[in-house]
Amino acid sequence: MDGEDRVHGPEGSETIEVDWSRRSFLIGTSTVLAASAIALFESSNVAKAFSALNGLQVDSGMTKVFQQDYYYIPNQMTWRVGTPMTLHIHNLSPTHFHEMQIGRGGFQRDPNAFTDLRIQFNQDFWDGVPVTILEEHWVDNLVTNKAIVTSLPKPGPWLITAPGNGNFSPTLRPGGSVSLKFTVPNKPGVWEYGCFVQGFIHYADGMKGTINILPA
Ligand SMILES: [Cu+2]
Repeated sequence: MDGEDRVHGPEGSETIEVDWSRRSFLIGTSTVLAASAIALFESSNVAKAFSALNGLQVDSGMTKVFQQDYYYIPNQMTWRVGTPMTLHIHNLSPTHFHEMQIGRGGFQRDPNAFTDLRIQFNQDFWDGVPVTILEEHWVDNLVTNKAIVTSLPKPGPWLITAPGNGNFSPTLRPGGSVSLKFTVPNKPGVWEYGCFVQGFIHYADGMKGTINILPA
């Protein structure tokens, strides 16, 4: 890199390179907030109705998660430790980027933000988990963090393996998708997932869900 797109790290003692579009999400804009509020009000009922039908099923094999503005379908999943999974994440929004972080333990905050900005979960579900990327389509960036990632598609600039870019998260362009193959790790308990694109706006608007991981 040639020196552009550098920001100070959390300690301020070093610089890290951040994908420009991801950084722009973290900084975010508020212009879409008002427009999204009305859509959210209607969409959240759809998501709730869906989860009522889907909540008790133990997922295995191919599991699809759809992203919209600003919710997931489903917003509730049940996994079991040791189960082979292929998680297919598909962004159905025609206009918005979305991501899917999985974590718990509260939120990390951005010390450089002008406001009190929550940027990711304290605990990253994917930490130490072997993951194979089976396909990617219009992925803007996929931060690997501490996951052990193998990519079947030829890794491009979208695959961000450098430390300091946040928790594991694929960020999908409108219409984008990614498939992740993994075995549910021995991390039982309730986990959350959420989208932190545009700061906390998407999450606060309802773009979140829970995964109850049952012991083996
Ligand atoms: Cu989002």
